[in-house]
Amino acid sequence: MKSRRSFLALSGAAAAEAALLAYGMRSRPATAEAGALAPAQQPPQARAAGVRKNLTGEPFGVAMPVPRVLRPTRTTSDTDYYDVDIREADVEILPGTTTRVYSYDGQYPGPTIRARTGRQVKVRYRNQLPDETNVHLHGGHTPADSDGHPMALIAPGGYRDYTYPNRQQGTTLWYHAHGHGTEAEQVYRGLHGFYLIEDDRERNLRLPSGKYDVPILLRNIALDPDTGELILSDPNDRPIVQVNGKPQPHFSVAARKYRFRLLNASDHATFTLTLPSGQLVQVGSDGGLLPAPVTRSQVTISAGERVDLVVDFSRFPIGTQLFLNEAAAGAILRFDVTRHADDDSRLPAQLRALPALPPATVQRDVTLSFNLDPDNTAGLINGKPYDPDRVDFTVKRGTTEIWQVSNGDVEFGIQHNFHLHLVQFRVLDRNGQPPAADDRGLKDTVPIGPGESVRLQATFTDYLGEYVYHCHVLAHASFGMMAQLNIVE
Ligand SMILES: [Cu+2]
Repeated sequence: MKSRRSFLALSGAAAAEAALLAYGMRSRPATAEAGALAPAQQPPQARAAGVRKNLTGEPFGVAMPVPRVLRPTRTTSDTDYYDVDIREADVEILPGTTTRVYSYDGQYPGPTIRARTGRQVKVRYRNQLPDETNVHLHGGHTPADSDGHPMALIAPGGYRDYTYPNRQQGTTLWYHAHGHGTEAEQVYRGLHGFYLIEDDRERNLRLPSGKYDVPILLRNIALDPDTGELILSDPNDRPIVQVNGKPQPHFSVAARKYRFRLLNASDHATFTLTLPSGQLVQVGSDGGLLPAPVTRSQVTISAGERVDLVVDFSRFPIGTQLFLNEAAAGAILRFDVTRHADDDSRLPAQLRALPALPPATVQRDVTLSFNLDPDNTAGLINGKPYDPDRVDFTVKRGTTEIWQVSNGDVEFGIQHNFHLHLVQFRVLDRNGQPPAADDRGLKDTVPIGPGESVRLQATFTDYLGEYVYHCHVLAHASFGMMAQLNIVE
């Protein structure tokens, strides 16, 4: 049980975190050179009283949009080419108001890119924003110059071509802004979209496909109820959960199986989801399919993670309404079973074996923590804020490594989410215990609670160069909780 003293300390730390992150949303990047931030000197952020009441309109009155699939501008025998404009757009989040967002091609969430294993995708992103930006393919096994390194930015008015070889198995990835110091704000403003990879082996399993394979982007926001404006301050206070851009939508389904690819694109929020009287069957995680379907009573999905589910509505009569519930927010999506439909999809008992784990030859320790000293506030990895000119780990290509990643913010009770670029990893154990369901499969992002420690194993294949690893609470990364590895021959 917490003593009153530690409770007060926790409250103070949470308040300090909120203040520094609110300040960070408008600060310069936190690097070793720019470490002297002074949140205490900032005016207190308005908490926008009444924000919790701003779900105007009829709950579940709006249909959940499905992000449209982007069409290639050109295809060759081995490559699909796409053009995407990064620009501001006015969208309707709350009925009757417009919200100015940052968008990919005016879409919110961005359009879905559908790729195939072994077939290259090249995307030309044109930056029509007033700010520098870039694009990271989260979970992508990507050459360094296309990875969206936080210092490789696209100037306003400029463009950059990103090449994705798709040398990885079918899975649910997402793309988002990743400029250092601006990633939290730009993703929050709307720079996020799905990138789905399909492969032949997965297709042959005949999981639900086509219009029955639906990506769902979850995130939480705060809006000014009168103006519809996004409220940037305090990422800990964002009461509206959006489901593909809409708060509390409904989704009309046929009485058959669906595949739902869930992504949590929030900055801070972790969602715990249940479907009362319905079954959540997990078939995949961040990096691809699980060995076999797993029936879950609930799934927990932290910022940056994906959970791939199959839900079978066939046992429900037409007219049934089912609510997807989030532990803190309540019902966030209503499924309406409205019709019959043929279903030749399958849910095989076996999906795909995980790749073998080669023996690890290198062990490393990684600790994520904050320095909340008002005179020297920063996010830290192994005691240091991000410095783009510093290589923290040098990794020999082809090596298999075990990283013990710990959350050092025990006293302050702050959760961190560890994300490693370039490769998918496996969770070997969490606090010395075998991985629970949320940690299984191929992973690229894991939540790490205060005092927790997770051992990960990864093999660094194919590409050379500089990649980052960081906290995927992006406001923490913006504050310096990021470090760099260099893959060498
Ligand atoms: Cu963090």
